[in-house]
Amino acid sequence: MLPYVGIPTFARATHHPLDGDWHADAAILGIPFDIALGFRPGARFGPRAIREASLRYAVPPAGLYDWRSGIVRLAGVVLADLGDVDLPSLEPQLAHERITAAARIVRRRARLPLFLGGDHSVTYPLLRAYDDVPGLHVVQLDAHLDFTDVRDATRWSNSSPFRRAVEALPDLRGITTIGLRGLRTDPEAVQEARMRGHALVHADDIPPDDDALAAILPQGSPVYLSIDLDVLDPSVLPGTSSPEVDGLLYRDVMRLVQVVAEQNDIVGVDIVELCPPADPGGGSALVAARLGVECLATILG
Ligand SMILES: [Mn+2]
Repeated sequence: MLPYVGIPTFARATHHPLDGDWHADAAILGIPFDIALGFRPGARFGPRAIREASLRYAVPPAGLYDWRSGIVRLAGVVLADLGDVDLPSLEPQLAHERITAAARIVRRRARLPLFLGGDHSVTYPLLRAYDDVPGLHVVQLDAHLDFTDVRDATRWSNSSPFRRAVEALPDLRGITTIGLRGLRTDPEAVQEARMRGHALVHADDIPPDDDALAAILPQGSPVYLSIDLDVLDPSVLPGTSSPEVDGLLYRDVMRLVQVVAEQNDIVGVDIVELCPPADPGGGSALVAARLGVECLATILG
């Protein structure tokens, strides 16, 4: 079917109501929430824009043929699109409750949840749904640390999801943040993250050697992978709230996902911070959609 025909679900997955009777290998849930942004708004439109763009990468039942390897990716993998969490326009605590409750349902029924933001603050209520996973490790691909305690008198902003997460999840063992850069760094957040033993990797310091890269990533852990699209260079993906120059290429991000998936059990993925109002041509949405499909293919085979 042509990409512009039909009702858009993610990669043409079957739509199911969240509370319906469904089972899937991977399940997609949208979190259209952006009231926690500190800069340009619009990430609330992210899930819909990613779904629309993802029709270009629709996954047929026969899978996606990779001519280089001869492998057919995602063949027979059952995908479910559960739509979006129904959110209040304000009331962040209520929004968090609904996001966590929805994510718990997705986790029970799908091997791999893929959450589409939304601003990065949604990762905190998403991670709360993983509070029963011993030894959980977070791998965060991001230009920014997002470990600030309080920003502009706000504790729940998109600068703080991981700070709130470590407070709420005693079993959250570690956080590895890769792609950091930019001029706006909160010294207290860096100091606190280092004291807790988090791994902080600047965009300039990502090892080109595969063994060296494997060594700085967790191994043998259940991993929640959180991808802030601003980890990508603005030449690749300009359509985000807080772009930072000197970022990663798409192939750099996919290499990271590949290595994380090879040596861990990925239990959830989020892709956040697409800002459609800053993406008038839709090119950033295409990159985000491809990243989502390719994450599923990399993790599920
Ligand atoms: Mn972020």
